[in-house]
Amino acid sequence: MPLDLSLYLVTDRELCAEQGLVQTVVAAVRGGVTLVQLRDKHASDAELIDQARRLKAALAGTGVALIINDRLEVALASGADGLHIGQDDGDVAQARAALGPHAILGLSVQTREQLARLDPSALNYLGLGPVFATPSKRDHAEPLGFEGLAELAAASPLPGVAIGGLKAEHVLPTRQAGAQGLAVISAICGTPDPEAAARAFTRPPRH
Ligand code: TZP
Ligand code: MG
Repeated sequence: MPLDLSLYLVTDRELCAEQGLVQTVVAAVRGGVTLVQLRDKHASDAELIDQARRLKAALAGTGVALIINDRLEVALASGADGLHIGQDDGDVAQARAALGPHAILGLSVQTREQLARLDPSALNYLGLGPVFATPSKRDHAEPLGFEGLAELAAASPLPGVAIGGLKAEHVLPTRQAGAQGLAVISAICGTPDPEAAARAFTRPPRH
């Protein structure tokens, strides 16, 4: 599965449920989402495996990969294309060993120190953020702003996707900061028309 970080949809249990998880994701992919992460801190493994399988089936033929947040067992059992972990979610080398060489493995990074410590050979991409404070993730780290994002992206040994409070108007500054793409929850999942919301990122209005 190719890794295209341009517009990375991260799902949210509540926000995406409004119109149905699968329907929301399918609409967003029609609008231009290039990568999907199933993220749900509360679902059981069994529930997540079921959701991942349904999403995988819905994404068949689109070329859009499905990544699981946090749960290695779910990624392995569901046939998803990869896993995304945070700094406290376990060992990158162990995750790579379990997933095999072809799965996509991403890691969240908030600081230069974390960048300096990681082993890029085990990873495919980095999540860089939060760019802005956001209610979508409780207890997130200090926001980077575009300056902080640019510093991290410049020091990153891997392609980076920016996350945290990003909206369609941030496509240009995010790319100018050196990130390959934008990861978003609420600017797509929490809207009445996820397809149009995604399209706003892929075709930003001219100024
Ligand atoms: N990690 C850092 S910020 C964030 C995550 C999962 C939430 C992003 O959500 P939103 O609604 O796009 O700000
Ligand atoms: Mg995590």
